[in-house]
Amino acid sequence: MPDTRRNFLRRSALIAGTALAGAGLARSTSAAPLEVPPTAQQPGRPIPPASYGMPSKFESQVVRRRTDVFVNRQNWSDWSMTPLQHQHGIVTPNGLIFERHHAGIPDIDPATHRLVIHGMVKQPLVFSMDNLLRYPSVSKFHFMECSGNTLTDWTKVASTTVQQTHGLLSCAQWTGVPVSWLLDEAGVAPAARWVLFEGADGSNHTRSIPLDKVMDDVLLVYAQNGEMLRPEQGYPLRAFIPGWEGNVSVKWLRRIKVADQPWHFRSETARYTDPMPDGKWRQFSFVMECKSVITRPSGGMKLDRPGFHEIQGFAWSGRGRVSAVDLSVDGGKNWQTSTLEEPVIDKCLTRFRYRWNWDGRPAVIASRAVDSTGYVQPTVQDIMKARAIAGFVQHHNGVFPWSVSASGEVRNAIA
Ligand SMILES: Nc1nc2c(c(=O)[nH]1)N[C@H]1C(S)=C(S)[C@@H](COP(=O)(O)O)O[C@H]1N2
Ligand SMILES: [Mo]
Repeated sequence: MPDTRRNFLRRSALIAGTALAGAGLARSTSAAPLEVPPTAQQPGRPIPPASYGMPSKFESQVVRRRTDVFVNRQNWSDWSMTPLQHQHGIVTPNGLIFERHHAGIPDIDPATHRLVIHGMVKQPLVFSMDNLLRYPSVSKFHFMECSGNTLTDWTKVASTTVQQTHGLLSCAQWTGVPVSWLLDEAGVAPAARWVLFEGADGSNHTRSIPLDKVMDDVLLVYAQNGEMLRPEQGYPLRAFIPGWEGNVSVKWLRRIKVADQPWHFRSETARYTDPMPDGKWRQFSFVMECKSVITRPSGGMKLDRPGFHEIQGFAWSGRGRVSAVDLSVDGGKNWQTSTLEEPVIDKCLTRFRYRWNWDGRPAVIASRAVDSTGYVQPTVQDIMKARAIAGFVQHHNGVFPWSVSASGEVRNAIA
């Protein structure tokens, strides 16, 4: 039977209808009703006059965590990671969005906060938050990934969980004003080519972005997943640059300047550049290339027994949509097609699923994403042919394997 997409779908439907039902996931029992639990014998908590809802106390393990690998780097320039193994859909809850700041989190009063647009424009402009909130807005689902994601696990195992290997990744619905609208209002000079974004935090984090990209899809964001930004995500205002490394999405935004060339800031020279095989360094490597990872099962989990297990994970691309995710359960020798879950959105996390009948023998599972440009997620060995990876190297989008032992333990298998 040719492995066409239709045949594959038919086969998955068959599996869904029969095999999982017989997998013993629910225990059969006699028809007697369950005992009435105490919670059903008394009223529950009343609704307080006003509240902000919190997760169940039984979900207290679902939290952001700082890096386990750089244990001595507990300072203001730090990061915390999203628990991807607990993320059930494409949206990262606001309290779990990873954090990365170079000088801690400032507390900015929106009443006094100002944004200036100046440089090569006809009319410089200053905005209060009230002004910006008066503009029409757009809301878009996109992922954001720090270019340092997976930095510690290129060639040897350093991290145990997917939170630690891939948790500098989140996905949200971003709401704000396209920067192009405000630049059109300011009147960009014909010779302009680059745009500066500067933060109001202690690091004065600043980046140069090509004008073409800014006019295409860059947003001035004030809300995420329906509520105003959290302080750690840039409250009250940040830049959001879809599909590009998180670093360029400047938080606590206070200044936009237009010019005819880039500025070569610290984050464009000493940091956020990539070593190349010829000893030179690649600058302005903005795009986050197509990548994917299996989140379930993933490092630190245990498969209770052989039989059917749904493999789940996320795929994303800074260049477009995810068009396919291949799945291997034999360390990359053979690949099958997984099922992509709707919606599949441009520059957004996409969920994939694969029904695996584990025979109980040691296995190595991995995913390999393909995006709408035809680009195939490479192996680390492939990446190493084009780039030098010694030291503190960013932009690791390689295929990432997990091993499953005969007793069901799942471990990082990058080595
Ligand atoms: N002003 C400012 N913006 C910043 C940073 C910063 O330290 N200061 N960190 C950058 C980095 S490296 C990343 S990956 C993203 C992280 O955004 P998040 O904390 O909302 O996930 O913000 C970027 N914007
Ligand atoms: Mo970052």
